[in-house]
Amino acid sequence: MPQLHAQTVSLSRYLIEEQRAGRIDAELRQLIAVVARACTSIAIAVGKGALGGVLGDAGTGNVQGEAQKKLDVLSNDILLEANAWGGHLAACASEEMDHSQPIPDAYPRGGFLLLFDPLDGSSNIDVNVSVGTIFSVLRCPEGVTRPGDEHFLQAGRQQVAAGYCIYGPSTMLVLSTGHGTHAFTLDREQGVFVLTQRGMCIPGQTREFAINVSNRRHWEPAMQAYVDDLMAGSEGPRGKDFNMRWIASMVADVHRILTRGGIFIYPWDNKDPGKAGKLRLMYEASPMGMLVEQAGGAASTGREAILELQPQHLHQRVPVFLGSRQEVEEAVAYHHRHD
Ligand code: AHM
Ligand code: MG
Repeated sequence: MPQLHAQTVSLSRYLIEEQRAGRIDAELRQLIAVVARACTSIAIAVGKGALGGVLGDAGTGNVQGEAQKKLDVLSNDILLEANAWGGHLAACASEEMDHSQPIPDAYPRGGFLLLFDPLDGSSNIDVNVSVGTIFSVLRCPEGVTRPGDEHFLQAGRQQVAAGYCIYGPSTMLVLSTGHGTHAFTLDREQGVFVLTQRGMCIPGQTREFAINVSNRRHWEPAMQAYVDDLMAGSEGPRGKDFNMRWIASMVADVHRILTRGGIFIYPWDNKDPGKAGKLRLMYEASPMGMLVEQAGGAASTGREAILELQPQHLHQRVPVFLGSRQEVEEAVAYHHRHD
């Protein structure tokens, strides 16, 4: 088995160095290490595919009425189980559960709240396309011993850490604790995440956008005008040609944007009155917003910064525009012009 090189910075070493530098405390370091371990277990389950008997529907639905895949349920259980007994968490909330869950009374409770989308993009599992786990860490409010849903309702700016793990050709963990966004690749033989990109940086401008354009007829006029102008290319008002990519797996689309730039959009649409878009503020938009901002990009609802939003409820949905800063500003300007 190949050994890790002395210069290799594992996730554990990175976190210990961050703790020594006073940027995170021991409890947050342990929490992130546990989440990373759970993601390694999920990567193994995802990687087995049909051989693990884990593909297909679970036959259940989540709180938003979406059909759950077996791997949605399994990933949720892996994250809950891994985090139950470590003593660093006060409660967990998940896209797949109706309400948050305090850490069982049998275990000590710590000072953090963890939110996760255990397996984002799960409609892609059965066709063997990249999926991922998204997570967000908040502080449990002072003096609260048994947190409920209301204690999770903190603006994205309050996140002390955010990250995702992408289960693709390689498994990667992308993490921010508020001091840049960094990428770690799983060394499968060693079972260790290794720092492979320190300080990810999204170029300010782009010629690539990601959106499910089949929803065009359901969008606001501002959105239709913005995307029409992107599609008009060098002959249109934008004066340049744009390329389009849509994996329908937010983790994979955002990973591309963190790697080479672009804008990712899931706008408001009128397909389902009462829901402001598809993506969830607390499990998807806020953590991805933090990772993108920490990499020099921007994250907006089309009108305001995602990280400034005060959540109204745990499973709230929001329109999402994130990626290359100047392109996000351009999309926001279209909305303001139409308001
Ligand atoms: P999920 O959390 O139920 O998997 O849904 C979120 C996913 C995102 O990963 C992706 O960006 C989006 O749904 C794709 O939606 P659509 O199928 O409308 O293109
Ligand atoms: Mg999701």
